[in-house]
Order: sequence, then C-alpha cells, then structure tokens
Amino acid sequence: MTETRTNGAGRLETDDVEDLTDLYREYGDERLPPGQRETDRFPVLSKSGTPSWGPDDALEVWGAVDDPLSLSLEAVRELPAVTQRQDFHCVTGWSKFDCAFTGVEFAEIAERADADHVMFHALDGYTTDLPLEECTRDGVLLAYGYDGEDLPPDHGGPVRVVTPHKYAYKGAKWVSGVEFLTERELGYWEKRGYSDTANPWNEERYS
Ligand SMILES: Nc1nc2c(c(=O)[nH]1)N[C@H]1C(S)=C(S)[C@@H](COP(=O)(O)O)O[C@H]1N2
Ligand SMILES: [Mo]
Repeated sequence: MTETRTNGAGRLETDDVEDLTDLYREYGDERLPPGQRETDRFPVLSKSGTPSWGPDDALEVWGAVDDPLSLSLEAVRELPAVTQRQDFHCVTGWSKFDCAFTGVEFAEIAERADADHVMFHALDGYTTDLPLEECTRDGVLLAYGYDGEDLPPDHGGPVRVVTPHKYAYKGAKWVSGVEFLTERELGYWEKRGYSDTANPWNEERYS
C-alpha cells in the first residue's frame, strides 16, 4: 500500500497498480462471465440521475461498530490508498474490462466492526447489502479515482464502492453511509427481485 499522489499533470494514482483481473479464476474458467458481452465504453447506469455531494457531506459509518465515524472526503483520501485494475460486470449484460480504480480498501474501515452484514447507503437513496466477508476481500474499494483522474460524477464521484466479484449493482455510487448490521437486510435492487448474492459466473441475476 502506498500514498496516493497527484503529480504535476494532476493525475491521481498510486505507485503500484495491482492487477485483479484474474479474480474470475475463483469463480469460473472464463474472464467474461456467461451471458455478458464486453464493451469498451463505460456506460452510466443510475436509477435516478446524478446527485451532488455538498460541502458538508461526509461518509458516515454507523451500526454495529465500536465507534461511529464521520469521514470527510479529505479524510477518506488520507487513508492508505491502492490502485487496482479490475473488471466491471453490469447485470443488464455488459462488462468492461481493465477499469483502473484508486481508493481505499473497504477492509480499512471494517476493522472495528462487530457485524456480519453491511448496508451501503448513497446520496440518491440507493442502498445495497453484502455480507461483511464479501466486502473485506480483495477488490472491494471505496474508489475516488478512475484512470488516474477524479472519479467522474456520473460514475459515482466523489466516492463509490466497487465490487469486481459481484454484479456492479453491489457497488453503491455516491456512497454516503456504511451501516454495519448483525442481520441481513435487503437493498434497493435486492428488494425488487435482483439476486442478493449476485455472482456473475453463476449468473445470479434474479432472486
Ligand atoms: N447510488 C447508486 N449506486 C449505483 C446505482 C444507482 O442507481 N445508484 N446503480 C448500480 C448499477 S445497476 C450499476 S450497473 C452500477 C453502474 O455504475 P456506472 O454508472 O459507473 O457504470 O452502479 C450501481 N450503483
Ligand atoms: Mo447494473
């Protein structure tokens, strides 16, 4: 883990780029999950437009934790950072390979949790849930950089979650809350018939 730097050209990146594009080997033989097609574009998928992060907004961490936290964007950017090359799989059928995300490993903020589940909350009212052990593994980031630049607002900037081992609806854009839970609850799409487990290599699309 290295410090993030903004170099003279304003690029946001860490010294090393970890390659997580072989993560699929845990789940299947093919990098492209079944029923997906690869796209070079990075489509935007939002339930209701792009909300904006206000000057007083912070990432709130609460629930089954020893100490609730309120992290400003600056505080998030001061945590140890990584840059990872990851693939991105949307449940509607497109996959984008080789996304370079910079951010904080979720495990950094889960250290003091005494929980089994996590509910992510976002500024647009979106929520999504995951078991804690599915968010403390490699690849789950609170990402604020994309391709060396600030994460674009449409893609969830200033900060979003990415979950390369799951369909992308498990990664909340504009994440503003991390709620630690002792029992499972369902998020926005999970309540509306999408799979709670969301493993792309098993085509877990619907519940
Ligand atoms: N807050 C929020 N996060 C969200 C969504 C959303 O509507 N709101 N859509 C999800 C879905 S279905 C997908 S495929 C990805 C899309 O991310 P992208 O717009 O950067 O491609 O964000 C996920 N996270
Ligand atoms: Mo999606």
